[in-house]
Amino acid sequence: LNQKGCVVWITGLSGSGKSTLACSLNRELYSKGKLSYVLDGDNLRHGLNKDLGFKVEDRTENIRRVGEVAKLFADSGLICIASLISPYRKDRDACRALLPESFIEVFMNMPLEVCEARDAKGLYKLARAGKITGFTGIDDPYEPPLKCEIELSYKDGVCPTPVAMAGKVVSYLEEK
Ligand code: GGZ
Repeated sequence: LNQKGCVVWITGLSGSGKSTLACSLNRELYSKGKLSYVLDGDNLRHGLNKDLGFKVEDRTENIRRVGEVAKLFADSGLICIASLISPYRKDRDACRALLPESFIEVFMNMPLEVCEARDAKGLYKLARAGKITGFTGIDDPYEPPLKCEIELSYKDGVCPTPVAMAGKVVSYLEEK
């Protein structure tokens, strides 16, 4: 295998484009002959993490489990792409501590208004109406990274395309 395993950890609000980036990055890496695998928070909540909800302790356990699984994938030589809101800095830092040399944190720094306007599943609307409580960004916290390897953000009101964002991550990985 001509690659070294690592974890690309994508954090950000619901609707910030984490899953889209994960998918685009996975495809881009495949086209370059690199093995990668996506661990998506929303998907894992149907299986491995189906016993967990969205309380603080549940989110912490969710992130802990995914961090451990991501480490196993990275140990096996894969580029593991984890995309979870992971709203708490200490939870992300605990995952980083499992693989301090090979953890690449990617922050999707998109304005709440933009994420909310997308609202693919109508969850923001429900949260605003008080029909869902503890929704990240509305009545639950999101702690942005103080330091991360890659920050992807809105520039002049324009969101970078998934391919452009994936390209940024690939360039970083190639440099490393
Ligand atoms: C945040 C929620 C909530 C609440 C349901 N808060 O954008 P989505 O819909 O498709 O993906 C989100 C997903 C978040 O799961 P994670 O495992 O990434 O969260 S965490 O890292 O905080 O554990 C969202 C949906 O679940 N969802 N209720 N209250 N997102």
